[in-house]
Amino acid sequence: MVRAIDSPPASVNIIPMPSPLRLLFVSTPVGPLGSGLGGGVELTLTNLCQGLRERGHHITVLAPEGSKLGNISIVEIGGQLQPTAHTQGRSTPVIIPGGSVLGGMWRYARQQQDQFDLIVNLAYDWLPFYLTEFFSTPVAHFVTMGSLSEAMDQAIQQVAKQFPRRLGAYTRSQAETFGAETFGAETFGMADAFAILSSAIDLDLYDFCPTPGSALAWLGRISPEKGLEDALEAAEIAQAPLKILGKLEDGEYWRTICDRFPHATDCYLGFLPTRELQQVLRQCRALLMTPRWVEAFGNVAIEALACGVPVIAYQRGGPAEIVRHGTTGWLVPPDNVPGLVDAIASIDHLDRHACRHQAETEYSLDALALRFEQWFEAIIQTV
Ligand code: HBI
Repeated sequence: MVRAIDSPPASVNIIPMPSPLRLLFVSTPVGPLGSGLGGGVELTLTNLCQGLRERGHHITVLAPEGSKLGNISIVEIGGQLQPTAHTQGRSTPVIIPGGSVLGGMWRYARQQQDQFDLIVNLAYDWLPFYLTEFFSTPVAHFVTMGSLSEAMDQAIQQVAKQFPRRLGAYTRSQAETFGAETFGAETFGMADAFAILSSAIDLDLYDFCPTPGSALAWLGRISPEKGLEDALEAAEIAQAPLKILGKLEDGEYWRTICDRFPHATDCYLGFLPTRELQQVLRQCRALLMTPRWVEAFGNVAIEALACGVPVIAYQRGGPAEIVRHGTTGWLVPPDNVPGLVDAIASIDHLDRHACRHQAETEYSLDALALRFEQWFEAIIQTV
């Protein structure tokens, strides 16, 4: 006997759950997942898998042997790890080591491609982009850094030309670093070939703080491209304490910082896991972001917003697309310390509740999964 189920009243617009997709994510070949070598890719993959599985999709992850990703099932591939792209020069030729894990992962992907509706590449490497046209199952590429080399730029531009919509990036400014491409008489900004997908964090790990102390925060790898010296100078002029957190990556650079700012060592609290990091961050009046380069995204900005901490950032790269100027932060002309000082003096005009609200509406795991799901469906519908 089939029980009659009341049909919902016509006024209720049911958002249909998507038909489950069978997705194969192919990870970065520079190191096993969980080793930290994959940098932002590990976090993106963890967050994506969690959000997409909650929306009913079937996920398989292909990664170098020794990879761990929470409770996500991983197909581990052995082989020689790939040298990292972000330490090479613009004219560095493509390198494929003998017995490369990159080659092994893509051989597996080709053999198994019929099991999947879509293959998603997360490697910033030439091979997967070159192989795109040889696959029958569509291959999408989530590009995780800005332009670094001619070889990669050409491989990415080739996919943009042959398969519009198959490229994804964190931010528009990151996509714009791949320049413009002239096909015949027309010139296309490469950014138009990218789906802009932004990023996300697990908001449950961050606690809102309505009433901060007097300190400012600076978060990030201690390395020249992050511009820590400007934050120290601005905090000194503003006579505000500064808390420095992050991985001490470049010892030589840190020594020059400490020579110029002897109190910097007292400000440095080390590289803390998220739970302890957010305990410090949430009590700060604002986060200072002083990047010298085009940040592809700037995850620390959304960590601050999730705690209710407004962001004062140079108007450059990813942070400039995250901060809502005048509400959840201030955008300052790049490399302009007096501009930072003026923004610090205007922190009280910013709304800490608006910061948390922006994180919840734009940077939750579900918001991220929805953006990727819409990108994937647009690709599959046009195959
Ligand atoms: N280098 N060759 C290569 N391949 C990658 O996938 C790669 C990299 N360097 C850094 C990196 N990925 C990630 O840490 C960033 O994309 C976030």
